[in-house]
This record gives sequence, C-alpha cells and structure tokens, in this order.
Amino acid sequence: MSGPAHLDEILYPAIEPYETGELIAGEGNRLYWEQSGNPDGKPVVFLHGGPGAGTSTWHRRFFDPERYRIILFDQRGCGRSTPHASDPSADLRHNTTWHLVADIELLRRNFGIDRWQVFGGSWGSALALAYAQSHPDVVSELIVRGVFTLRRSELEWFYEGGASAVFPDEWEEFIAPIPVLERGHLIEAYHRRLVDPDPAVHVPAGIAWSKWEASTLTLRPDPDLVAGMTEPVAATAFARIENHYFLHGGWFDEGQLIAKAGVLRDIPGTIVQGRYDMCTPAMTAWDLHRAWPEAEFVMVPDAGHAAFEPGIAHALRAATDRFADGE
Ligand code: STX
Repeated sequence: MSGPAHLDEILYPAIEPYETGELIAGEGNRLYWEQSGNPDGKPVVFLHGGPGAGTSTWHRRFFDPERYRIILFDQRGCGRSTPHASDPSADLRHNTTWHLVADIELLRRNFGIDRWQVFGGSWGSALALAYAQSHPDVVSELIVRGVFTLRRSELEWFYEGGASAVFPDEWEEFIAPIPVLERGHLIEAYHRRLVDPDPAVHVPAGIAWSKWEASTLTLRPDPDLVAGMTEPVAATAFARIENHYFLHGGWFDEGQLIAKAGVLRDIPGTIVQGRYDMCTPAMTAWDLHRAWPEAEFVMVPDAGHAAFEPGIAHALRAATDRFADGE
C-alpha cells in the first residue's frame, strides 16, 4: 500500500527500493531490509511501530528521495522478517528491546555508515530513544513521533482501562474474550491466550488485541486501518510481539527513557505529538520535551496517534526537510 490518498499532497511520491536484502541477526533471525532514495544521500533509518507492526512502503515517503538514502527494516518476528511471530513455534525469548538495538547497530555497520538519522514513531520512538541513548555518537539527528516510553502509567492507560473512558464501546470488545475474574491484569490474561498453541485460542485473541489498537489510533475512524491490522497472520504476530514487550515493560527500568534524555542534548531533534493521541497520550511527549528542551517540539492540534494523519505527516516531513541538508 502506498498509503492513504491524502498523503499525495503532503509526502514525497511513492518509490521502489534500489536494493533489498536480509540481515543475518542472532539466534536464527533474518531481518528484511531495503534501501531507497539516493544511494549517495544522507542516511536515515526508519524504526516502525508496534512492536510487531513491520514497515510499509509508504514509510519511504517521509524523506526526500533526492537527498536521503532511506533504510527501512522489519524488526525481529514481523513484516518480512523470519521466523515470523505468527508461527506458534517462533521463540520470542531472543526478541527484546536490547536485541533490536544491537540489530540496528549491526545494520549500520554492515552498510558502512558512520552516522545516520534515526526516525521512529510510537514504539519506534521508544526504540529510537533506546538506540540513541546507547549509541549517541552515531545518531546525526533524532525525530520521534507519538512518544511512547512504556512506563507503567502508559501501559495501564492503554491496556488496563484508562482509555476505556474515551472508547467504552471498543473497550467492551477488547475485554470480551477475557473472563471477568482475569480482567484485573489484561496484559497477563492476553499473554496466556496469545502463547496458547491452539489457533482457535491465539488467533481470536490476536485479532481482538489488534482491533482495540486499530480502532483507537486515529482521530477519525479508519476502516482500512482496522481491516489491515485485523488480518489474522499480521494481527497474531503484532499482538504476540506487543504483548511480550509490554509484559516485560520493554526491559526498561521504570522511566528510563525520560531519565536518560540528557544523553540526547547534543543531537538535533524533533518531537511530534498529536493532541488527541489515545494510544500514547501527549503527557509522555511533554515529559520528553521537558527533559530534552533542546529538541524542537510540535504539538499537532488536530490529530490522534497515526503517522499518516495529515497534521502529523506534515510536521514529520517538515522535520526531515529541515535536517536534509545537514552534514
Ligand atoms: N503500540 C503503539 C505503536 O507503536 C502500543 C503502534 N500502534 N500502532 C501502530 O504502531 C501501527 C499504526 C504502526 C500499526
């Protein structure tokens, strides 16, 4: 999918990669990667959301193809990477934030890139912050959107009832597969079902989990997004990977990504946040802004969470354009 039609007026035209391949990551993981745009342009790595959502072709379109060397890759277990987490036998023990941070470094070294721009939204913002805080010297600029840091308050907001205040109808569907006595800990209750080897158990759980997210991401309902995210194979992988990460708090110390924001001080940055983001509410982007005041902060007044919402896409393109001629 080259993306919703309105993106034609906001982002760059759809392009094809000039090279694709597989990164041989650890523990049997093979990660799909691709390069598009200008091979001699400024390198940028795109970190997708979820975790577990995979990249889409329209993600290339945030970057001027004449000025950027655009690198997309699918994180462990999702998209075109294998083994795929929709397979009940796929082992998620070696799929953690710190494995992904190491994968990004391996990708950079394999490409012979000294420094690159890091661009990530939602889960991709958490991964971008974790990567930049671990390897600040190799990050030329950092662009984060729909900021998510996996603090307990953020996970409880979206998965343990906070957002039910705004979406009581969708929430009813989310909790429906879980017996009343298990509803005190929904991430754990979903975990039991998502790891069940029986497809009659894990597939409906994956679809219900993914539908909750798909139905609450955008300012206006988006039936195409819901249809795409509830497709059984993608939904199962997405739900399994997300749930595994959230059960473990992303393997972060509580508040770690905000507490370590000082490490980012010398990295030119932009933070983009939708005011009506129900998935990763603006409080987190604001906390990051306070901890990293040197970064440009853009609050989009009329958007939810998704990167393709007009105001968000516009602000992201403005950020990549502004950084395009640096270095
Ligand atoms: N998950 C937030 C996140 O990263 C809690 C995310 N949510 N939906 C997406 O990403 C996609 C729109 C990329 C599927």
